Amino acid sequence: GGRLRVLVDMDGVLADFEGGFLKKFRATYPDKPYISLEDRRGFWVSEQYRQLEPELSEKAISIWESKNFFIDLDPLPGAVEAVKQMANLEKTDVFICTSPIKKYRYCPYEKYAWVEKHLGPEFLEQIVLTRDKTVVSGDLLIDDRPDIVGAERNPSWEQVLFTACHNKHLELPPPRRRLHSWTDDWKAILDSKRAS
Ligand code: UMP
Repeated sequence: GGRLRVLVDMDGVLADFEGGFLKKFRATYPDKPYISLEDRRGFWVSEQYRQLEPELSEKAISIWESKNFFIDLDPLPGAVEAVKQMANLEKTDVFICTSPIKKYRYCPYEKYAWVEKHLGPEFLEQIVLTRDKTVVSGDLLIDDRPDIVGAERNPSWEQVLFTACHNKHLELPPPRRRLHSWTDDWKAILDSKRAS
């Protein structure tokens, strides 16, 4: 067969967006209520904070719009090792496919800097910044967002849902599948696509 192309999301898959957000939110607004990671539901942090208290939505947004938010995110356990291994597999191309926030002052720059810092300068070649992942072609998309839609009604990739605090309670309709963490058998998922 030909080469396998794997698209790997960044926030919530490689970088700990939820943990980094909660840490900076609590440090910035120590007297405000917050949502523990255990209680997170739904992809949009800002929406769940709005439901807690309307004023908390813009406070939450201000956290990831701030300088150094994205560069300071820790890698998720096993993520860096897994992506490096994946990129070294035969006949396998890995791209980091990530959506920047619309406030572009810091986020796009810091996403590049994060990739260089944690994965190495050679991975700068592999970055795809897009707000619409459906127009990017690939065999697999590893992403924690359950409802990815866009201009292409029939994306070429199969999404494998990466388990995150906000999506772990969702029941996926078959044949959708998950990668539960980077200790889960991601190589078997790749091999299942090579076979077909
Ligand atoms: N994001 C928001 N609002 C939220 C949660 C996340 O704007 O409530 C941003 C952070 C990321 C982007 O930049 O959305 C998600 O990108 P992907 O993980 O889908 O690539």
